[in-house]
Amino acid sequence: MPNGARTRPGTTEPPSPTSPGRRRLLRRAALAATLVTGPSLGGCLTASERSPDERSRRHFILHGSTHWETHPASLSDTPITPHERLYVCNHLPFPARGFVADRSGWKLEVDGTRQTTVLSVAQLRSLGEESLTMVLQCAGNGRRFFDHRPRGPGWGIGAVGCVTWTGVPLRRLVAALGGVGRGARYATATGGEPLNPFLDRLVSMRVERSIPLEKVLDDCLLAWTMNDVPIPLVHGGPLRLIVPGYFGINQIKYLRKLSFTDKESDSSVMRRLYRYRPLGAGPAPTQPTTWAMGPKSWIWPPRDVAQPRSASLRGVAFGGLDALERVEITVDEGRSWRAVPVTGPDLGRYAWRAFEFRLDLPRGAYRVASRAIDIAGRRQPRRRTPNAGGYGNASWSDHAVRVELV
Ligand SMILES: Nc1nc2c(c(=O)[nH]1)N[C@H]1C(S)=C(S)[C@@H](COP(=O)(O)O)O[C@H]1N2
Ligand SMILES: [Mo]
Repeated sequence: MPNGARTRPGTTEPPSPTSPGRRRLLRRAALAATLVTGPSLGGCLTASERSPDERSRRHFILHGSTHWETHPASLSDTPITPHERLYVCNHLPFPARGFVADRSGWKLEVDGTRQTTVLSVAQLRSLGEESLTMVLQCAGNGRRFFDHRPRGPGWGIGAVGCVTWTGVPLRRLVAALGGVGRGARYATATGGEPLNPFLDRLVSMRVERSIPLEKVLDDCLLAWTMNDVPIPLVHGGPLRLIVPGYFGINQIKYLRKLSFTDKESDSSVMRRLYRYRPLGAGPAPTQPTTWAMGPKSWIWPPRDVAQPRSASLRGVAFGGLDALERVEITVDEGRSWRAVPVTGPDLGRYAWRAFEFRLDLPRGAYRVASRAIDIAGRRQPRRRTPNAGGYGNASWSDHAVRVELV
């Protein structure tokens, strides 16, 4: 399996356009259209892609047909998350099986470069490939801890995994096309879910995100492989944009178009959703969007609260955009911290690392929490910052576990 050695160092809410009455109408039409196209497309999927199959169902907590959260127990025992266990988050019904029938023939439209073109995955492959291992995490992971019951799936800790991706670095593609046009500030990536002729014209309905150009040219990939297998349909095959250190929504699946633009996309997932919107405020494109992830860690909930005093606890930690520097634990609500050793393999800047420790404390009940600190000195915060969508919860206090040493 390719690993850190090859790594460079380094909701379901239906989107909708503006005016309220029109918005409600469009939303209803969109929903109806989704319902109409959904089952017929779904019919082309294998059982394991339409829903978790019998073998894998035990790995998931279902929040609806296209939102599957992984059980912590199915995440905690491997440094790399097998694709059969990786959480799934799709805004729209999964596309038809035909999407992955001819993987090398899948077409990507590229514009905003000196040379505008359409490239097949086979042509992209000829540009060369690199691999990187990365934490993939939904921006709404940890949403269930928020008090105001945000809309969207009530993810606990399992809308996350750590995956190795292989594909062509975007900087190589851009170089091959003569560089980006003057004034380009973003790469805007469009998901290829088939909408329908009516919805297709509504940019707002597309799963489309804009990524800052510097990041794109630094270390983003167009990936066709995950964990050494062709990317499965539910995870965005044949082609997916990989933006290491950024939240899940930026990792556009079924990538069909990449535009180098001077403005951010007008899609709902760029303009209205996935922004840190204060409670009670309306959506505004000036609110910060969910791009880079910050440091985060947690201790895997032990199977039983009662633990022998010799038992060890285990967890994972990652830095997000920057590499992890260290992990600390507290048993007194943050009054004192002690560093604990990371024991898992180092799979590169964007991967998570396992840690493990013993408590060595008198018998009794404890609330144990961990916090990650990145190389820039950023610390996982004590509290979540309330925001309407329930995004970006890295609170160490929310993720504390209870143990009773007996
Ligand atoms: N085309 C497309 N890309 C998408 C999405 C989507 O609905 N359509 N969902 C996004 C969200 S919100 C997340 S969290 C991740 C989930 O990736 P996974 O399903 O492979 O775990 O994909 C992102 N990319
Ligand atoms: Mo997500």
